[in-house]
Amino acid sequence: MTNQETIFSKIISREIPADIVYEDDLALAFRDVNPQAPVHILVIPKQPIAKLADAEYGDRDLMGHLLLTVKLIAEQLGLSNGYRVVINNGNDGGQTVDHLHLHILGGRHMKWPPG
Ligand code: DGP
Repeated sequence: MTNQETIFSKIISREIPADIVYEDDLALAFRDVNPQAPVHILVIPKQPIAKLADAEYGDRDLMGHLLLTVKLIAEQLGLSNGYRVVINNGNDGGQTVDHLHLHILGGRHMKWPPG
C-alpha cells in the first residue's frame, strides 16, 4: 500500500474532473479518458492501494467489493452480452497509474489474446 498521490486520488478528491458513473464509501468508477471500447470504465478503491501486488489479506473484503462493483456497473450500463475485466499490474502488465484500477471493457467483441 502507498499514500502516494496520483491522478486517480485527485479524481477521488474532485481536484480534477471525471465522468463518474458510480460511487460508494469504498469505491469510485468513472469513464476512461482514453477508451479502448465503446464502454470503458475504471473502478478504483478509495483506499490508495498502488497495484494488485500490493493488496494484502486484510484487503480481501475490499477486493471482493471491487469485483461485485464491476458486476453492478456492468448491469447498470446494460452490458448484458458480456464484457472484459482487466487489471494491469506493474511495468510488464502495462500499468501506467499507480492506483489499483479494474478496467471494464464492453460494447464490442473482445479478442484474445490481448496485445
Ligand atoms: P493502466 O494502463 O491499466 O494503468 O490504465 C490507466 C488508465 O487510466 C488508462 O486507460 C487511461 C486512464 N487515465 C489516465 N489518466 C486519466 C484521467 O485523468 N482521467 C481518466 N478518466 N482516465 C485516465
